[in-house]
Amino acid sequence: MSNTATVDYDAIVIGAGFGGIRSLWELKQLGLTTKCFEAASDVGGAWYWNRYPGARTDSEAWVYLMNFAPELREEWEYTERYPCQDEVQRYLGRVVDRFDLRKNIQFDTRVKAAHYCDGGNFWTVTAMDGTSTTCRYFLAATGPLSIAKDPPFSGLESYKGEWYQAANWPMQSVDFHEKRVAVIGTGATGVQIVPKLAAAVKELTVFQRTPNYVLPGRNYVFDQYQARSIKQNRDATWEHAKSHPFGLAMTASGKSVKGVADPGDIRKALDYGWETGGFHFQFETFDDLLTNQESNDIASDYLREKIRAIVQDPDTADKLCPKHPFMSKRPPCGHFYYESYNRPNVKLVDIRHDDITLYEKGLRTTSGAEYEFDIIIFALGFDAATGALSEIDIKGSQDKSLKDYWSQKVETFAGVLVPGFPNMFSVCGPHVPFGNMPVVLDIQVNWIGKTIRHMEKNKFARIDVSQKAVSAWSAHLHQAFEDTLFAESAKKAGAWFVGANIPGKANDVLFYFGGVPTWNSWLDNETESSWANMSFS
Ligand code: N01
Repeated sequence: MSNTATVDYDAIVIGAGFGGIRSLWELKQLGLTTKCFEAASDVGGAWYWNRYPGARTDSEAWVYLMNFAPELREEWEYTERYPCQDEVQRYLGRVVDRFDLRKNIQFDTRVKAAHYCDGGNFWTVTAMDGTSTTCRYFLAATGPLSIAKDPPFSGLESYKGEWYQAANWPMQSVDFHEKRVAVIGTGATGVQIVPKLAAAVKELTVFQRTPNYVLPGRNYVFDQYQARSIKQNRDATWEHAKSHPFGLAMTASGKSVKGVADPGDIRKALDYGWETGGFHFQFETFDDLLTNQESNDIASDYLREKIRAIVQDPDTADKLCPKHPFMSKRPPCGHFYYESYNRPNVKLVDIRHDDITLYEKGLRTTSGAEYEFDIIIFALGFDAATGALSEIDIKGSQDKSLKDYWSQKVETFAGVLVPGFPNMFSVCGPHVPFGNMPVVLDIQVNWIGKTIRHMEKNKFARIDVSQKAVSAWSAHLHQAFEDTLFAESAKKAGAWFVGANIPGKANDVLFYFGGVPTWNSWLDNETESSWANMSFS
């Protein structure tokens, strides 16, 4: 075993959202001493900050859980198909209290730096107040979507009304009654806010730059029979989700659009997806929607037809119809989103060719229109995957800066290890499979646990990954993305999963599109080969 200095904790975790809590539990099973630093005043991560009206999961309740501890699974019941923000946050609070993990979490502590010491094989993690803590293992569970994009609009300081960022929503309730409200941004966040506010405000104006294909969520409240059935099927459901490319308990149809001769049968299958709701549309109708242009065109046309059928004003419907191929951007789940535009108090403004400037009473567009608002809500998205880790001054072996490294090229091994950053494990950072995060991180943290156990057993003080393995993973990751239809159109459409939503950010795929099972097999290959691609000392 190499030299390791005396440290404050065996492991430090940053972030007390899903990933951080799952990590704390894993580390507890290993009998390690742990400390978790969390910037917020409570657990939840994204679910702490994103408490905007309408916030709920787009994943179904039965796959939006922790999979450990049968007693927890027995005790907890979500109440709706897509749990709301408050319920998810209460769930995560319940998990930390049930397993006595809260005592390991230091809230209201934002980490500013983490530096590795080659001589002593330890990390020093420094908080904003300057206090430093040392550890052997460093788990960065900072979240794939946790750095909100700030409003870039000039004149914000002169605007006299209230304004809010959806991803940093205030704790106190906002009074919308009789207010004139603007929502800027129509991604998954804006799409959830619009129908909620449509019913609550005097006037709602939605500023849209790029329309999305919004799939109807078809949410419902569970009755006692459904709740019991979810519990009874927990294990099978989880295994099902682990075997699905996007970590969802859904079953591919085994059919391709190309293979169906009768247009009526194609329509019937797409109707099934539309009526079932949510992501069943792309994952249970036809298997070639994401790989065959003609099939994708048929699905995209179908969805545009649905928009036109729901939205009564043809001009508004036209503006709401996306031009990009389906899945070039992550489709949001809507809860009467399109229906909101039939209300007399809701208006859509297309700003595709316009810039926005704020002024004292509201905002102006470059084409000369002027709008007065009492409240403006920004739902502008996130600096995804690399954003949160690049905000921290992370320096690995020989002072290698993670931010500088990733600004040239984002490299990892299977989204979990970064070469030159020994003993640092990334949890749900870049290169994990694009999909349902609780399933992804369950697999990932389980693997991290196995790896740390291996190190403890063999008294290894340091793990690093070979550049050869990282290059092989990178080639595979890029090929998997190239094999989809939207490798180019995602960049053109400004999708966050390729970094194209952040001005100046390199456009490169940030998530793995080869599917959860294949990714899992990359991780399994390591454990089964005694970590052949890792160096230990
Ligand atoms: O962010 P987005 P989001 N001027 O990037 C617009 C997850 N999530 O927070 O498309 C004007 O999708 C931007 O326009 P454009 C989920 O994975 C999950 O909505 O760049 N507009 C776009 O319309 C989701 O996919 C859940 O042209 C500007 C919007 O802002 C991911 O988070 C709920 C602009 C941003 O959309 C991101 O969703 C919510 C500008 N300067 C989110 N800059 C659940 O599952 C940006 N926009 C519950």
